[in-house]
Amino acid sequence: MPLLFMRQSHIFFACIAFLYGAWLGTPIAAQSVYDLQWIMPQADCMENQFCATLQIKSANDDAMALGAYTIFIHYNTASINSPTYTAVHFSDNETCSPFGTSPYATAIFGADILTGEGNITALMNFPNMGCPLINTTEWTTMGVLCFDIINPHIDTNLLFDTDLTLVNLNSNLPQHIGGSFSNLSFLPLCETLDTDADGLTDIDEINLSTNYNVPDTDGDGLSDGIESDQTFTNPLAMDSNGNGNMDNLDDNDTDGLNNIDEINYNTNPITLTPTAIRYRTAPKLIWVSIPIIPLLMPTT
Ligand SMILES: [Ca+2]
Ligand SMILES: [Ca+2]
Ligand SMILES: [Ca+2]
Ligand SMILES: [Ca+2]
Repeated sequence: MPLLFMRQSHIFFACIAFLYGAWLGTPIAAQSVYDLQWIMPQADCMENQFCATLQIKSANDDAMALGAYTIFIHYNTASINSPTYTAVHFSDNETCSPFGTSPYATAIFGADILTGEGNITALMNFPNMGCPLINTTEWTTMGVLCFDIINPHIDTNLLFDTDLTLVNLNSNLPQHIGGSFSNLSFLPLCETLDTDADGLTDIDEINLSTNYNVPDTDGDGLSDGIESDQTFTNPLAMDSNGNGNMDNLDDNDTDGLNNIDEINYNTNPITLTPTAIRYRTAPKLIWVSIPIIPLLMPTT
C-alpha cells in the first residue's frame, strides 16, 4: 500500500518550534534507538473483537523525542481482519506544543484486508523540537488496534515490519533506529467461549488437552465439564481408576448411585449427600388392589 507522505514546512511554525525548543532547552535529541511492543491482547465475545495495545520505549540511556512516524504491521487475515486504530499519544490528541496545539497531525491508519498489511502514520504540523519525550524505563502507549475475530483458533501473528517502519520522517531528522520489536503470537479466544457447550471454555480445554469441539473427549458418557468439575475423573481416560468400569458407571462416593445417575439426579457424585441417600433408599411404590366391601345397611 503506498504511503502518503506530505512534507509540511511552514516557516512560521518552524520559527515557533525553534523558539519553543530553545525555551524548553530540549531540542529534538540526537539519533536514538526505540523498542516497540504489543501488549494487553484481549478478545471480546460480545463484540467479537480482538484488540492489542501498541507501545514504544527508548532503548538506550537517553530520553528521545518522537517526530513524524510510520509503523508498518502485518497480521494473519485467517485469524483477524478489518482493523481499526485509535491513537492515544503521538497524534492530534497531544497538546504539548506552544499555545496548546498539537505537534502532530491526526494519526492515519490504513490496511489491506486481503494481504493483512497496514501502517500507522502521523506527520508533524511543524518540526518537533522536543515534545513529547519517551523515556527509557516506561513504555508509552501509542494507540490501540482492534480487529474483527475471523477464527479464534488461528494465531493472530501480529507483526511489525522492521524494514518499512520509520520513526522521525521528513524534517524530523535524524531518524531513530529500530531496536527490539516484540511481535504478538496469540489465539484471539475470548474468556467465555465454549464451542462445544460442555461447560469448559476453549481456553480451559486447551490447557487440559481436551477437545474444544467434542463435549465428551474420551467417550465415557461423562462430558469434559462434568469430569473436570463434578466427578473429578480423567476427561482423557474412559476408565480413570482402572477398575474395569467406564467412568460414567463408577460410583465414586459408594452411595449406591453411579456417577451418571448422580449427574442425572443432580446429586453430588463425590459426597454421600442426604439427597443421594434418599434416591438410594427410597421405597418403591407398590400398587395393591383393595377389595370393595359392601356397606351393611341397617334393616328396619
Ligand atoms: Ca468446551
Ligand atoms: Ca470438550
Ligand atoms: Ca468423558
Ligand atoms: Ca473419563
